[in-house]
Amino acid sequence: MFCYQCEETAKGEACTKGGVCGKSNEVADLQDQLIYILKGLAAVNQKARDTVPENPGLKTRLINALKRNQQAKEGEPEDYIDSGFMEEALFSTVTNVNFSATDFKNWIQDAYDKREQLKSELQAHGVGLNDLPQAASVKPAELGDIDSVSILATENEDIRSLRELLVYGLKGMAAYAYHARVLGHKDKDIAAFVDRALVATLDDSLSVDDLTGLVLECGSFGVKTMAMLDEANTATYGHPEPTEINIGTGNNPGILISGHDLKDMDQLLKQTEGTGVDVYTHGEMLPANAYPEFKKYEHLVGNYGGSWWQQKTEFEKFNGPVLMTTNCLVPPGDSYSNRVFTTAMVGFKGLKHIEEKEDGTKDFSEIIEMAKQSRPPEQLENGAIPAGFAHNAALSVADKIVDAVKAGQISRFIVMAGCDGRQHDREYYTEFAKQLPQDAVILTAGCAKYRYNKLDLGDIGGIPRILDAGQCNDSYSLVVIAQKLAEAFELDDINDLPVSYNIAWYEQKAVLVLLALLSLGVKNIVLGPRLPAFVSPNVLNVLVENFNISKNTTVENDLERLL
Ligand code: FSO
Ligand code: SF4
Repeated sequence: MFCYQCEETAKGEACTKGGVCGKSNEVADLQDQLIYILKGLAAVNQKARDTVPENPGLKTRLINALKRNQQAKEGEPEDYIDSGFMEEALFSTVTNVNFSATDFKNWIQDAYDKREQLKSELQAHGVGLNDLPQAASVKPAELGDIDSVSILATENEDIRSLRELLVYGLKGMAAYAYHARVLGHKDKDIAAFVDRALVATLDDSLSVDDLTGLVLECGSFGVKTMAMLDEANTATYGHPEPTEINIGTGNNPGILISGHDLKDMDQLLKQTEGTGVDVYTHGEMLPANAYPEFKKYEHLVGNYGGSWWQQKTEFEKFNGPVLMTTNCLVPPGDSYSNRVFTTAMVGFKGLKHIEEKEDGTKDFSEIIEMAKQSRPPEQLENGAIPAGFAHNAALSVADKIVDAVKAGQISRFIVMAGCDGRQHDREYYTEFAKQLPQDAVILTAGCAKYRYNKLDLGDIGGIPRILDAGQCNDSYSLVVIAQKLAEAFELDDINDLPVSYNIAWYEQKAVLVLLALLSLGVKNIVLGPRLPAFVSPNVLNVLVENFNISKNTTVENDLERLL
């Protein structure tokens, strides 16, 4: 096992004997094998893409093959590559999504089956496959013996660093693309980029410069993917509205829903209506409370608890069942594991998994029945927290914001987006928020917000000092807001705005968000609480020289340099 893809990696270097996250050696190795075989599948996908334009008959043949195998769940006739599978498989390897060896063995087998089937369709059409990489011919049983499956097989540490940075960005991209896809939004260019970039990580002829270019391109596609997800979410559930979200509890039994999948949220709310069971959000599902389509349900009571890493104590106290729609799942304690349900890519041995039915719906009746037998949640706190300041809401008060800046009432915006984590030193973010001057406004998205979203920081002329745009993918909203502010102030360069970036990262979606910001030319980002272990000193130098990125230091020092 060698894994260093997240911020909590052991000793800030790598997990080599079981993951800090709870991932086993076996699962870590299976994830590496899955990524390797996906690279081979990507090479075959690319081959099909290169060949189809000269071979219209092949396109029809591939579409029919996909339809026959029902591989393209929401397939439109022009789809001839199963990009949905690629996204799901990449997403499954994101930190804290899936801990089940059985699930990874199944994904590996599926990747192999899909790859072989696509190859035989291409061959039947006379397409030569001799130039494909080894990853496109390996069998699942051989994966354990192939050196190049291991991250460490790439000896040059800068090339290794850039390859992994790219793969982690792609994992984040796949997760967001998956959420958009389940709502019927997809983009062939994004899918083609994922394949192209995966194949590039197998290409020994690519230089540090080539790979750096691809990493930045990954950021550009990240912006595109987050925009697509924003469109999918808002077109389906409306634009988030400024909302005071209740953090107390009611007297009914409840279901707690966590993760990022709004479609699961939608189905759960519909199925629980009129049952006497309330619904509460946890972690990254908090922003769902601000969507008009969800706000209309009275039994959506509010948010329970804090960010992902607090789930061990909070799930225990919730008393009712919990539905994990995505990461971050923490290996559950015995006292409540019988109440935790997983769905989609989330998996953990022994936890009940809710599968999607053929018509794309999910049946949550077992969870609802369990809730009916449960005690109401134990109250953790009371009051309300403001949320729902995604781009539509924020821009509806843009004039007010611009006036406040011009009048000197707002001196600076601090983007504090990203993730939370369990380590003690993340209290830095609470302290930083507390010590900001009264005329500074925090723009946030992602679970990083839990380090300060319950502080009473007040408002500036009616504008809350914490503007919460939503989930980590809603960092896109922060980009839109910054771009509109630049227009309002007639600035050509986004870096001339009174906006500073103090970003907390944890897993690979945050890697994509970071690359997205870099691709837009955002400079002077402060990143913490640790720099990624997978960024080599030379790659870090490139990031410093081009973007002046730096690690956070002390609250006092960072306040001084960011204000
Ligand atoms: Fe957090 Fe976990 Fe949203 Fe991540 S709950 S850490 S970046 O999965 O995805 O912000
Ligand atoms: Fe370690 Fe993070 Fe990898 Fe888990 S995901 S094994 S904590 S580096």
